[in-house]
Amino acid sequence: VTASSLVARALGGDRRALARLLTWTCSRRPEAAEALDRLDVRRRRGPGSPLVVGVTGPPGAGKSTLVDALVARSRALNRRAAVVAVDPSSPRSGGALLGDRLRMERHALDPSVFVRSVSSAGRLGGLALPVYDLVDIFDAVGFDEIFVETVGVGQSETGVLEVADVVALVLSPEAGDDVQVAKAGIHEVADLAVVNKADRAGADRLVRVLRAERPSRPALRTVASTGEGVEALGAEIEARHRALCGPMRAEWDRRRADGREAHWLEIVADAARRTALAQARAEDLAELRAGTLSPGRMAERGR
Ligand SMILES: Nc1nc2c(ncn2[C@@H]2O[C@H](COP(=O)(O)OP(=O)(O)OP(=O)(O)O)[C@@H](O)[C@H]2O)c(=O)[nH]1
Ligand SMILES: [Mg+2]
Repeated sequence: VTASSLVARALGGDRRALARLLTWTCSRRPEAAEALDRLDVRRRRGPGSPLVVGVTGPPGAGKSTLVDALVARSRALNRRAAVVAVDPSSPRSGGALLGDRLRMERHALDPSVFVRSVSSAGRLGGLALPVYDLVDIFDAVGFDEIFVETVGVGQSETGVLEVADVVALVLSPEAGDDVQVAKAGIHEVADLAVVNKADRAGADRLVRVLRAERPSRPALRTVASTGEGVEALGAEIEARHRALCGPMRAEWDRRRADGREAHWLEIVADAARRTALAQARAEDLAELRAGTLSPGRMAERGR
């Protein structure tokens, strides 16, 4: 299979070709770069391009359940929806990955929904997550809405949020959530705050805390498992999108520009890491790992 035939098939709506393109991209196969170049030409930008929604928050807050409910809403509105789920668990243990698949199962046979999980665990030499590329591919093949789910702890997990137009922070009333994500600095990047599991005690208190923390930012209540509040959340996300297309257009352009710069840096940094790993002498690496050669000295030898 050549990159161009794969791209042509994916653009024609072939799901298996799309799945393969995503896999090439995730494993950074050399052909993937060529395929992405071809897609780049077709990519639409600005108003009319898909809305990219980042959904973040602590583990177990209900992000996947909420994304699933938002996807159901998109489908009811006859929109095509894609999901990129960044999974911090090991691909081998399979726990959360499997959970997400099961939860998304009601969309499994829907040709207008595509869910792709990427594991952030054990990325060799700290390679970046290919989230920008995945979003670009979903964009190019015509999805209307793209959801990026990522846990709000860990640099590689939260860094991917730069790709999103609108970021929703999902919290649940359970103790500790607040502190955990506040520490990770995720509160600052979120455009909307969502208190999920509003069927549990403490939801109102948390909404008040969030509103006091930042009065200008909407704070909504949802029960993702029943769909309660999901329509209001979807409407709020859309309102934000409309603002970004209109009065906040300069801000949107800046975000997209930042995103493109971050994407470029990601590609360059990945290439540099690969080169460094490939060129490192085995003896030096052994010394480095043993602690008899400092990382700084090792870097100098590599130059
Ligand atoms: N009571 C209640 N339970 C919920 C609600 N939303 C989700 N859950 C449950 O909370 C658990 C975690 O939900 P997930 O959607 O997997 O949470 P997550 O944030 O995606 O979790 P990770 O991806 O592992 O970080 C599941 O058992 C859900 O069924 C809700 O609104 N109310
Ligand atoms: Mg999840």
